[in-house]
Amino acid sequence: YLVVVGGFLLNVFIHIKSIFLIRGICIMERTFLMIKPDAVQRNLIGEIISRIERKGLKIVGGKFIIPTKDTVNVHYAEHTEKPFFHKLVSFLTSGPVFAMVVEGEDAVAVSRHIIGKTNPTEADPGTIRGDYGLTVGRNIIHGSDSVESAEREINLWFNDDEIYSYEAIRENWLYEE
Ligand code: D4T
Repeated sequence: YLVVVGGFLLNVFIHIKSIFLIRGICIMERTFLMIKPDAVQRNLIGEIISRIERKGLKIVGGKFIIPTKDTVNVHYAEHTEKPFFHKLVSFLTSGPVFAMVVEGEDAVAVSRHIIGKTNPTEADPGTIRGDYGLTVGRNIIHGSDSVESAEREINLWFNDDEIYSYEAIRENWLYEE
């Protein structure tokens, strides 16, 4: 009986660990970020990745791909009925994007913060959209808006074996013990 319960608990723990990495008492989150085709065309990949790295977030997955219509339809399923939906899908499938899985404490909220508001005209200077974007239809980068969306989007864009967990030596200088 104990072996069965123990095995069950271990499975639950492994599943939770695949969503959150537990480090000390901090809960590490993962989020999905995508540098959109406009930013790729404008040679902003390096600039955007440096902001993510400088913040202390850890890139644990990354790929340069032209998204399929199917993937984008699922990704933006909540917007299917919106007037901008078709333009959004054709924009995102128009060229390569740089998709990433990023990890860190509060990674979802922290990355939304450095990305800035959806409409670049309202995004604060110092944010990625505030500094590089002009219009909502070309808003540079996507970031998951919740831990649940992040999990769904990571599973949609990445296979498990494309995500790498690793210990980075800088972590003691980013997080308290
Ligand atoms: P993404 O998902 O790209 O990170 O954007 P947000 O999470 O910040 O914002 P969203 O879901 O409301 O919008 C999704 C996507 O649609 C584009 N869009 C949005 C557009 O082209 N026209 C519009 O009027 C709106 C509201 C931009 C982002």
